[in-house]
Amino acid sequence: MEVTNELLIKLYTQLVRVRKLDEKMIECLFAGKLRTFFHSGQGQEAPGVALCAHLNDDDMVFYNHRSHGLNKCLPKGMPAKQILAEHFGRATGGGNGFAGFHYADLNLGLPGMGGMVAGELTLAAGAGIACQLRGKGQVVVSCFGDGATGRGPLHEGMLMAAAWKLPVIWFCENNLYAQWTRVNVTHPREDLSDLAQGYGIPAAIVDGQDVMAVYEAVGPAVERARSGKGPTFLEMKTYRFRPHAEGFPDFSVQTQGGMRPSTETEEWMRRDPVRLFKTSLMEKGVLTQDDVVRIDKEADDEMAEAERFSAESPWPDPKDFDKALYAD
Ligand SMILES: Cc1ncc(C[n+]2csc(CCOP(=O)(O)OP(=O)(O)O)c2C)c(N)n1
Repeated sequence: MEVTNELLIKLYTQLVRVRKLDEKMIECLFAGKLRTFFHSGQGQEAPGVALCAHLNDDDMVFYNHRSHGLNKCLPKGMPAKQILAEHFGRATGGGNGFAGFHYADLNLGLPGMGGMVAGELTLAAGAGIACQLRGKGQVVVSCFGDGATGRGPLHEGMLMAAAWKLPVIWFCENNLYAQWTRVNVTHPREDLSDLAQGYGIPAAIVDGQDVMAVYEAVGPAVERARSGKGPTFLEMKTYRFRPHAEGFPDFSVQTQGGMRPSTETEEWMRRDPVRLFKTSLMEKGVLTQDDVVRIDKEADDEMAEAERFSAESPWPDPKDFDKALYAD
């Protein structure tokens, strides 16, 4: 896909929207308005935003719990108000108020997520079989963190995807920590993409703070999957700026006896993906200061409207609960 100024501005706008919705989520959680908890994804916006820029509506993304999939669901087309309303537990949410943060929309290629880390990885392989049988060139993206690579489903899924050349992209957002445990304690090798070698799956390591680096890495993987050549493993080197989940003590930080030095967080924050891209686009003259202010304001207005919509939406009727459990 040609990199036009229009695309660059679209990517920047999506980064800002994802960050602003994440911030709104935290604000609403601490104001006691959410019926859920929240795993902030601040610092990890770029991978999902760049990924979705290559995908069509009928391509499927199995998102995981980090940021509750905001960096995929928003750019894939789920409205902010539908995402927030689900967290408010309202009938207008992406799971009709019954699903917590596990929203879904099959028309947008978002089949939802379960509560088990790595639970979706074999489902992604299964969806890959369905897409292959349909023969329409659909792509399936399986998103997971470094913690998920220590569980069996990744290996079952990768084996099947490799053997049957399924159109699946294994999309690892390696933010170095699984809850409070650093990746070097649980994995013998630094690069998780090495895992793909054993299955003969081509892999790439990507700077997950640089939206254009992700964009360039995803393109060939999508192309490969669409043309029937099989899976690719992409490892994003990224970082979450905030604790594992909001409102919990952050036992990962060294001051709490954990493994995460505050200097490490500060270092990664210097490579904030939103600020990095803004600076780069302003230096190139693609974005002006006025554009930045306008994009910021539009995203703020969108999130304020999402909050108003969520607060005013009706609660679900318990009689509809069965509809949330069973497919028609
Ligand atoms: C099988 C299972 N074990 C533990 C948990 C609790 N849990 C939820 S998220 C999480 C951390 C997962 O880490 P990672 O896959 O690296 O993703 P990240 O949170 O870093 O984005 C854990 C342990 C769970 N949901 N499922």
